[in-house]
Amino acid sequence: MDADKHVFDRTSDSLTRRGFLSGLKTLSVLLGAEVVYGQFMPAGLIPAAFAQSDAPFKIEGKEGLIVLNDRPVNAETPAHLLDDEVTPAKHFFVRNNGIVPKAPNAKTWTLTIEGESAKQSRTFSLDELKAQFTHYTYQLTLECGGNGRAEFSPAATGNQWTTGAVGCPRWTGVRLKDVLAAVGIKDDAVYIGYYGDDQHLSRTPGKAAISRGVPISKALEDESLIAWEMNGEPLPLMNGYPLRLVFGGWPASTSGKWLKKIVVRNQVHDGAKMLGKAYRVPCEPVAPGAKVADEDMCIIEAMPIKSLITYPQSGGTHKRSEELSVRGHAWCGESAVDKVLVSIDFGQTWQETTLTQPVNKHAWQHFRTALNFPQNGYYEVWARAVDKQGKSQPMVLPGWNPKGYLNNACHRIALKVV
Ligand SMILES: Nc1nc2c(c(=O)[nH]1)N[C@H]1C(S)=C(S)[C@@H](COP(=O)(O)O)O[C@H]1N2
Ligand SMILES: [Mo]
Repeated sequence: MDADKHVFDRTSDSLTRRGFLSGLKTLSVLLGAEVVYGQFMPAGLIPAAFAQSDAPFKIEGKEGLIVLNDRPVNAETPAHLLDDEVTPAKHFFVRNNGIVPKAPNAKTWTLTIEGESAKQSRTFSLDELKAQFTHYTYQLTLECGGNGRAEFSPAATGNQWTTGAVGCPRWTGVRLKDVLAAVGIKDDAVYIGYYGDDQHLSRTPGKAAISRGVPISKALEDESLIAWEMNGEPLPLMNGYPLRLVFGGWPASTSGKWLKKIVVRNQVHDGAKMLGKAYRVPCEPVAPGAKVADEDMCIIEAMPIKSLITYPQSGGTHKRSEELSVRGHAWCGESAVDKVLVSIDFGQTWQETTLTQPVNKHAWQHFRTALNFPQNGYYEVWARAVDKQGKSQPMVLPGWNPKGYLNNACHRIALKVV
């Protein structure tokens, strides 16, 4: 396929999302043919001509992400690119359930709050939200409930995330609770649900690709934001521009992107991907491969304790005469991380690391330590975080579940010492 390689230069800078949105001509040149129905091409769709080759594909504004699926774009971050204490936008993962809106207009954007447990229906323009409510900035960890799915056996269907569907940028916006208070919520409110501006893959009008939510107690936390900025910049399109929810520590599926509407519910929200097996795990542990009835599946709430080694990169070589500094992050959906331990002998012995305090609730924490190696050879460095309640990451896969959620097994990296 050498000829194809030449024609399909996937790393070309012109071949970004904008490249094939506003520059169909450019795309046509790269493809060597006109894109006949180009006007119908969804934003963010990677042309199959590129998606089906192995070369890295560039998502506009993103760097180094591994694309897992191009229909629609889903991409994760290699562990060593999550080394920053605050995740840069270019390294924050992308998870789409539907068709990404093409060109959302921040100037005309509105957010409506309604629902049977809202005292009224109110619509705010984005500018009104910014003008009428106090702004807050928090560093909040978002992790896809399916992060780590790739390891489950029997395999679960869905994006085969390894470790990179997580990140912890700084988010700026208004508190959801302030906006809900301005609208007024009734005493019987138990849940909120979101609706975004993305379309279902079938393009059925009015059919949401995903419409999830959180219990009212989570919605009313100080750190639960309606956000328009990531790290001081407008949200990247793929991460919900111009407005999204951010619920740190909970499955990121609750953090609705391209946010158009919030419904205040007097029952558990029953939108798309709230029911059946979506974002649920068996209420009681089951054997791998077991069939589980829908009524025995429970909604995932806070994410479990987890850690990630972000330095060194897995697969490297280290000189034994030098100490190896190891570092990474740890987080848990509720409470905080108490300690992170590392092992170079497959868990026979564990060494404590230095761990920072979170900058705010739901921000990940950073660990570091120095390691020495007794002899040359192949090693694995394992990291294991323990939360304030004494709950530890498991060394091997935790409870199998039909959709492959909540894999918080120890992260490990390979190392050759010479
Ligand atoms: N409107 C909308 N919101 C959404 C989604 C989506 O497909 N559409 N995906 C959800 C899921 S499953 C995850 S893991 C996060 C991913 O956020 P990110 O793409 O900014 O990383 O967004 C959530 N919010
Ligand atoms: Mo997700």
